[in-house]
Amino acid sequence: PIPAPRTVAVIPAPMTYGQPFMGTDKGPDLLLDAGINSSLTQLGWRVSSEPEVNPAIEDDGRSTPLAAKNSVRVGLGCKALAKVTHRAARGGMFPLTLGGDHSVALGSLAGVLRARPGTGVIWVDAHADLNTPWISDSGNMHGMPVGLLMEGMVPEGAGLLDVPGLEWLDKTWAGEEGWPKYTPEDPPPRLSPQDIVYVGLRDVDQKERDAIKKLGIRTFTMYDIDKHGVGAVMEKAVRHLLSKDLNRPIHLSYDIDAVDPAQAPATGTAVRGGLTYREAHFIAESVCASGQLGSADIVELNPTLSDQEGADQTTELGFQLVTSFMGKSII
Ligand code: 6HN
Ligand code: MN
Ligand code: MN
Ligand code: MN
Repeated sequence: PIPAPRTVAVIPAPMTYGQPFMGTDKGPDLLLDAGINSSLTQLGWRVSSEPEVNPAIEDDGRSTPLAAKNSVRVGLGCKALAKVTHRAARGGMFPLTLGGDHSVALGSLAGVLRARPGTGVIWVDAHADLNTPWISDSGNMHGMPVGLLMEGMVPEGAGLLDVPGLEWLDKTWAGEEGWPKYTPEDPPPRLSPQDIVYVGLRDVDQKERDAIKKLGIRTFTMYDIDKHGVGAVMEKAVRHLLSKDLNRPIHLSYDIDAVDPAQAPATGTAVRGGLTYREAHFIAESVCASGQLGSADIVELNPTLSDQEGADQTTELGFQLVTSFMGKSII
């Protein structure tokens, strides 16, 4: 772990093109207006407040027959974000990305993986987000951040060069300011199946399930949480990642829809039967307690999809989850 006082780079990523609704672009301002920077300061962090990663990237008109809606806007927005998280991680900071829909994790994680290739990932979500433009039923790219970075998910003979906006993740990428060309020592950022664990799954597409089984990805579904309790699940989840290397950094990607819609109604793909308020916090607290958390995302808050009370409640929950994984303790 980085010695205290540690610096967190707070990165607003108001992306909304990874899914069909407007409104997830409001997430960063809601969390910032609730006072996230001062809470982080109170927790002992030095805060580097980063400029908003511009969501209003022009669509350049290129289209694809593949199932990848708004791929230029999502892809180029994620490239801009990858540069920011890469620079922050290289500089020894903790990149904290405030989404935005979950497609932002393609950018945040690509940047972190390039700076810290040994990173292990904890993906807290109702969904696996393991789709690709070759297998997705919806074409919504918030369902693809894991799939696009995972080894073995792009079909034989195809490549990320085939997806307009994602050229920067292809091995042939020519390089530009802030995101240089790849070399054998600095290959395109990718995840191996054993480098991620899922927590909270309950709505997984058939082709995602097939891939999870084929690749042998470790999953802790709602069934596992019901059966063993969140305590045992988190012990196993953290151990799975750290058994390879006790000192590897962990990236936490926290989709607010992992939490039950009773607690988190203001989100785009709500699924019943989710985490309770305390389970959601316990997950955040136990990842923090691992001592290895080095970067994180909080995503999918959409205040326009519920009444005002639900929006406030979901914002407050997201805010509290961030303070929990960033070090708040009850006593
Ligand atoms: N999320 N599996 C569905 C799809 O459209 O690919 C849902 C994805 C949800 C994505 O919640 O971040
Ligand atoms: Mn704004
Ligand atoms: Mn997600
Ligand atoms: Mn989700």
